[in-house]
Amino acid sequence: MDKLVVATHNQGKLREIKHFFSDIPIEIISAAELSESSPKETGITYRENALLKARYLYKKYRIPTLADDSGLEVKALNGMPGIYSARFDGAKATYHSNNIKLLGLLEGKRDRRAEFVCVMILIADDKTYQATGKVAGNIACDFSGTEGFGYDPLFIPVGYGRSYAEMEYKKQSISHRAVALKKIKRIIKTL
Ligand code: ITT
Repeated sequence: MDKLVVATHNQGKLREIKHFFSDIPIEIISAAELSESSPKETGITYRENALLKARYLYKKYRIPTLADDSGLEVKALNGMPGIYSARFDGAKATYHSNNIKLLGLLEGKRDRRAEFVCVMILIADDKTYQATGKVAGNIACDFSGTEGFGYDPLFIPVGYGRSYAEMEYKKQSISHRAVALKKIKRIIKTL
């Protein structure tokens, strides 16, 4: 396989995916480079939404396509925001407003456990492959770090005394996305 369409408009995800494949000879083409919009994420699971995103571009271009649907599941919020992580604070949500909303909902709470989940769908040669990555952690009481995107400044993975946003390249090897990407890379190498 020498080309891979990555069905995302999220620059943070795209940067991480490109970096992950930088050691193999594969051309990464993003949805933005194809001037494509994204389909409505009407699914109620990560898998359904990742399938919607991957199928939308695969049907059009017939080039192997990878989609990522991911989210942050907070225990004390019964798993919210989960698949609604991108627009947790509403239609006009920004990363910052989502983080502020999360901090507000957890104010005074001792249980700050959370899990980051990433479900990736790869479609190649009309076959569909799935890989999941999960990382357990805790939601910090305040922002720290400037790297990454989304909830990175608040998420402290178990076993690390710092947030994803303070990790620079370390996030690229231990994150929920990295776990899923390692599985996808193994599949890609066989195609
Ligand atoms: P695409 O659908 O175009 O890929 P999106 O941002 O809408 O981009 P999702 O629907 O999968 O993607 O939403 C995932 C949200 O979860 C994302 O916007 C972030 O707020 C959060 N998220 C996912 N992975 C993250 C990570 O590694 N670090 C921080 N936040 C993350």
